[in-house]
Amino acid sequence: MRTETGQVFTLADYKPTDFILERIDLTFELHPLETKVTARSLFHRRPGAATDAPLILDGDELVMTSLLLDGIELARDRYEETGRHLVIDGLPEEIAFEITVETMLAPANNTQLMGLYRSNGVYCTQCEAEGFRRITYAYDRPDALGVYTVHIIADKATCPVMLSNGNCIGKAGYGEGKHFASWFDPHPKPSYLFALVAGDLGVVEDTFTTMSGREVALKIYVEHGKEPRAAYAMDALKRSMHWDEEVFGREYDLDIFMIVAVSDFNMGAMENKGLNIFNDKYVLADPETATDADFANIEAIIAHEYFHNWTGNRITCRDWFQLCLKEGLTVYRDHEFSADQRSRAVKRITEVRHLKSEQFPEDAGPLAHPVRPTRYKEINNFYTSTVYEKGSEVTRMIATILGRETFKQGMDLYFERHDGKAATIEDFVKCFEDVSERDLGQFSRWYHQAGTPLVSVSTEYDADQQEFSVSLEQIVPPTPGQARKEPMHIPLKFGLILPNGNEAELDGVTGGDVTEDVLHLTERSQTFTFTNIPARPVLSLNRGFSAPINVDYTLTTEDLTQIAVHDRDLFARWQALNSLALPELTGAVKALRKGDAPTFNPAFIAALLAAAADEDLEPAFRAQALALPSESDLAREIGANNDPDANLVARLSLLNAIGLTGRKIFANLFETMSSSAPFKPDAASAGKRALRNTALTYLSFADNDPTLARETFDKADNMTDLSHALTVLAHHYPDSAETAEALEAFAKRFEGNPLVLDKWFAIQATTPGPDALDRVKSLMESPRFNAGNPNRVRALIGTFAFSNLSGFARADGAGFAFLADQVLDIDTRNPQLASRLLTSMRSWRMLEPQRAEYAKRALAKIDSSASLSVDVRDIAERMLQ
Ligand code: 0A1
Ligand code: ZN
Repeated sequence: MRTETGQVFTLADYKPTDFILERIDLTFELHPLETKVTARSLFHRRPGAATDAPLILDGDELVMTSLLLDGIELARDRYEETGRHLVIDGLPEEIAFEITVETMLAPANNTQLMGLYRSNGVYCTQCEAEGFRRITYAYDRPDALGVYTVHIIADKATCPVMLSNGNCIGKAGYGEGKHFASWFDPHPKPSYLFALVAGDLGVVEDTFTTMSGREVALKIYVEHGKEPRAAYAMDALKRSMHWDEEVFGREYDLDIFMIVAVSDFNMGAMENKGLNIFNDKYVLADPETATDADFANIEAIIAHEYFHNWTGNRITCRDWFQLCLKEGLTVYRDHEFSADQRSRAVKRITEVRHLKSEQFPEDAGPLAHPVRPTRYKEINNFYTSTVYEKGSEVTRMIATILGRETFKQGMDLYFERHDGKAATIEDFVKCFEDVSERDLGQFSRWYHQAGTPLVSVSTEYDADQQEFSVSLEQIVPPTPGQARKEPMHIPLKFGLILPNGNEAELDGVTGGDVTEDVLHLTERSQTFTFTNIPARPVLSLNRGFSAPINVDYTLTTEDLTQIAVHDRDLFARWQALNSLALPELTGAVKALRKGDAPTFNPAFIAALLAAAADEDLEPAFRAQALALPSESDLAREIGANNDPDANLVARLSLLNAIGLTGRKIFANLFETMSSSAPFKPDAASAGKRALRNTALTYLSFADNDPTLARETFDKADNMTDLSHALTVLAHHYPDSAETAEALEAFAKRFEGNPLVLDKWFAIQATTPGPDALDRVKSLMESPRFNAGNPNRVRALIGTFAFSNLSGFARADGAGFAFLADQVLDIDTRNPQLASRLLTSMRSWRMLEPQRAEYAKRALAKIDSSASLSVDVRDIAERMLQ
């Protein structure tokens, strides 16, 4: 494990390498404990580099057994191994030279899952961000692009499948029960995109004919017996390939595209050139074992990794500070893909829910950082929702500001100008400036200033002048290292809704720039005045969530209801319902904390039930409308001095009130939304299931009876309905016999299916209340728990810490103390997993003082531990700052 050295990497220190890597030849002789890696790399000195500059290669926990220069062993005084680097002196000034490094690895002992490791007997690699240096000494940085040839030698019996990037150029026997395969990737690439897989795997095959008529072989490798569960992923892959051609004009560039599903993986998936490696959770699906959410995630992640082939691989990042160049852009591309495959409005609602529940808290807490950070201690800690999701929103805003056509021209220019290169955010933005002839300097602050802007809004209608004024004021809150912010360019989609429900025609405007339906807020405060507005309109602002901001705009219930019923933007209708719900919840929390019973505004409940029963609205939208703001949304709204128990009870009380008032509507929806047709994972069918399951939740509240949930559980013919019914039982009737039986039946039925058992753990980990911690602890003792598998750890401990606010942030601090112990233990095996779990405490300062004190103690305990990984040390330090 790498431990803290105090080293900070800064963008300002970026320097190109002194040598240029041309090609690299890798030979792997695979063995669980003694894998020999021979890396032959051809370098030449960069023109202009100092003639005496040494070659400095990166390494991490390597055992080097031989080092050659042009085939001859290097004398001991010509090189130095510093622990992190191999430094070689006296290299030629002008001619190219070859360095051969031989290292010995023990993949079976690699529990960090970075570099070469074993997952369920399969050899696989993970090199992003800095895993390649755990395989051999190398320029392990994204601006060092080389052409790779890879030879793999392994046992025929245990490794019939041997894969690497590019195309297979040879395969043959190698004596003594072994065989070898050679792979060549013609596209120069950085080391983080290198991949190798070897093992005994089944395969699903298909083909795709590209827009220029080339046939590409498609292969998805999975554990034997799981092949049928890869069919949906294959379908999603073909749709992604087609979409990228249609929408972005991007064609695939090798003869073969492979995906391998492994069961031990730190993240979701990885875009290695031509050989994507996936957490099997994002490949395997069938109706019996996967929920609609699983199907949607698989579609999105398959697309995401495939889209990286252009945004990430063909054009990569100059350095890791530019991570959002590939990630923000690729998330934007996968969001657009899913929006085209499904309902755009519903997709947008789910994106915004996710952004608000993950990225907004990050931006409001001690881990806040700009989309393009300028310093880091551990890059693994920057694969964040700020870089990914806020990065995507920034790309979306460029499209909003420039318009669809100009945005497309900018993307085309980006692909043309930077293909085959390592680029920066400045390069990216410049392409849009060049095609639009606009200065995006102020806009670029979105990349550099952290924190969620708060826009305060007030409006005034002058009936005599028929003028409507909108006054806006923006504040970007201070964040760690950035006390003062400059005003941002905030593009706000908007509309003015007249009392008759129609949209006002926009005639003239003063006070700022308005282009079609976008109002451009660029000053700290600005008043836009619209002329010729015949009656007092309601302002619908930030339609489609065109900017990732918080809005402070107090509308009356009548005005919000006007938006909720009439807005032509479905997203805005959902947003209005959400804005109506929040004060109901905060009011209930206030009442509860004073010892009073909460009461709710019947007008809100009526508006919600009207949406629920409105057959003109698609079922998926209605289900979203009925899904109240989460406990974490509520905590964010309250801001400081949060009591998670009161938040939980407030939310449950509102669910109960809605359930009772809308009992008939829900009973009707539960019936009408059911289907006897065979399961289909498409968005429309999923929407019906979502609405029916939402109805089940409300009914079970209204009736305070587990019977209907239990019946649904018994009859369910798909995982969406089955797991929802089990969730209702486990969360609302945790002590009932029905629940105990259902949990046991579920576990028995899916004993051999780890991904489904993860759901079983997650459902129990989110049962709210003070017993949750004991439940989690006893589940850890269960033989079904497996501390070595990241998915299982995340399902139980991660779900508990991130998604069970009342259980985790228990008043006596026991939840925090538990997490601290888990983080310290996991850190000894898998620092990335440990540091991610620790980020569950990122909002600790928002808690009431007693809980916050316990949280601080748990963080301090971690921070005072002598042997921490760089990953965990970095997070613990930042959280305590
Ligand atoms: N580039 C991947 C994410 C990723 C990052 C680091 C990893 O290391 C364990 C793995 C995957 C993506 O955006 O999908
Ligand atoms: Zn990505």
